[in-house]
Amino acid sequence: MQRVKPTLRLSAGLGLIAIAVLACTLTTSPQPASTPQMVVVTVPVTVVVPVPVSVLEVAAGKPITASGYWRHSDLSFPPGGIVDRRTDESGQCVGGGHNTQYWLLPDGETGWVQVDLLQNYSVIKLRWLNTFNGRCGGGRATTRFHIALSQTGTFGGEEQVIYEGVMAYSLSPAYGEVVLPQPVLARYVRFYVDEYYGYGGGLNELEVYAAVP
Ligand SMILES: [Ca+2]
Repeated sequence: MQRVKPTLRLSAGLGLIAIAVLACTLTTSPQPASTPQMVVVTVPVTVVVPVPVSVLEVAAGKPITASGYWRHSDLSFPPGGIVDRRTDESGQCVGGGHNTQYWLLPDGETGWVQVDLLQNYSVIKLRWLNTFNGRCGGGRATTRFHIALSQTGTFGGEEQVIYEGVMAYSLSPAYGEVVLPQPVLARYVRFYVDEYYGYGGGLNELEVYAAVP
């Protein structure tokens, strides 16, 4: 008999729990339509961390090629003169030595000169300085030109022409400049001489500025 009493108490206890659960269920469901609902929405957020950017001139001393250049047994004007960062055009002509600082096309030709930056850069600005052929008494300059950028160096249609311009012949030419509205990714920069003054065209300097992280 003494063992029965605990069993009855347990049964009574379970009954109370069941009633409590049922009561809880009846009092919590269904929810009133007007009960405010908390809705948690996860929104992906992209955090942009500003990266410091420097603007560097990236063409000085880089490899140069050209469609051609004016040459003589005593004196020549190879294309490397456009990135030597020297602008002196004084000196004698034929017989005056070979240390010229500007590029000239052969007589009576249009053509181009090209810088290989050795890697792609985000090009944002270019500057150039015309020639007047001061070393040989004048008579040569570029008067109409355009500049194109390429990632491959093919210049077969993939290039992007970023500037077209004209320049007047002058014994003291000034630098020209263009700032691009958007950076252009490029490794090769080609300057085309489309028209020239006198015997032929040329260029003294070409600077290429890029945004570098
Ligand atoms: Ca030069």
